[in-house]
Amino acid sequence: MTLEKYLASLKEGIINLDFGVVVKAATEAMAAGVDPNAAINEGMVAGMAVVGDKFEKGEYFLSELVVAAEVMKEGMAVVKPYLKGSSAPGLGKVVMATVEGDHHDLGKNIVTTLLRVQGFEVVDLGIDVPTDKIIGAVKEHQPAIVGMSALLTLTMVKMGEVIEALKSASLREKVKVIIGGTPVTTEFADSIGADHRAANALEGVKKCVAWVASPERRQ
Ligand code: B12
Repeated sequence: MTLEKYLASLKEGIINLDFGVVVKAATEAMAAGVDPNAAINEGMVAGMAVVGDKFEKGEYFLSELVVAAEVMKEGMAVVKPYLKGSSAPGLGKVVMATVEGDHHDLGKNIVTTLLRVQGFEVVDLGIDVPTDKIIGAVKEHQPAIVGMSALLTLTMVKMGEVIEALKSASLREKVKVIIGGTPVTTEFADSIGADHRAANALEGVKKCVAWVASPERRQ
């Protein structure tokens, strides 16, 4: 099978909510040496975008979103062991959370996995995390980076609330803040004073690596 065919099978498998197709395509793709990042982003994540469109059009309901998420988790379990580690472990700590009111965690989990593979220590606070809890974790763990995820236009405003709370606690200058999730734009990131809006997990992780590698952390 060609690379395109593996990616198409992964995407179609997610769209059709088909555990069997996704697990088989993921297994065969990894055995054939397909880049796991491509399998995630161009295969499964691309399929999830179509699932979202179908939900918006009323073709899929909440139950289908739930199943699609479960199918993606199965696919990720196959791909995860193939993600290549970095030769430079000990890159520092990252506190990661999906903000309050938001239960979407597939994107956050991918970012967490890729950061760990790169050598970061990630304190994953989970989903629906109140601002106070994020601030408490920053105080406790003193991370170099705070990562936040939001998939709802209603919840992404919480990211701004966290940044304001970091400022009030005199912690803003001590951390880089990276945000992500489909509704989050660069303009929004600028408006709330985040350091970076990630286009996708891989790009975001590269940014985190660049930050900690840089002698001047606040570039
Ligand atoms: C799966 C899904 C669900 C699942 C989530 C399961 C789970 N465990 O996560 C369930 C069924 C729970 C769900 C519920 C709801 N959902 Co929903 N959901 C989706 C769907 C289809 C896919 C999201 C997803 O997981 N994509 C795959 C992941 C891997 O992609 P991702 O999250 O974007 O992450 C990537 C990047 O953005 C980035 N990234 C993400 N976060 C971060 C953070 C950092 C720091 C970095 C560096 C990078 C990064 O990295 C990832 C990989 O590249 C989207 C559609 C869409 N287009 O997004 C709707 C969608 C987000 N949901 C939507 C809605 C409306 C809901 C509900 C309100 C539905 C309802 N009526 O109840 C509820 C809300 C529940 C809640 N309180 O959060 C809307 C949101 C509309 C809006 N703009 O506000 C969407 C867009 C669907 C739509 N088109 O209408 N949903």
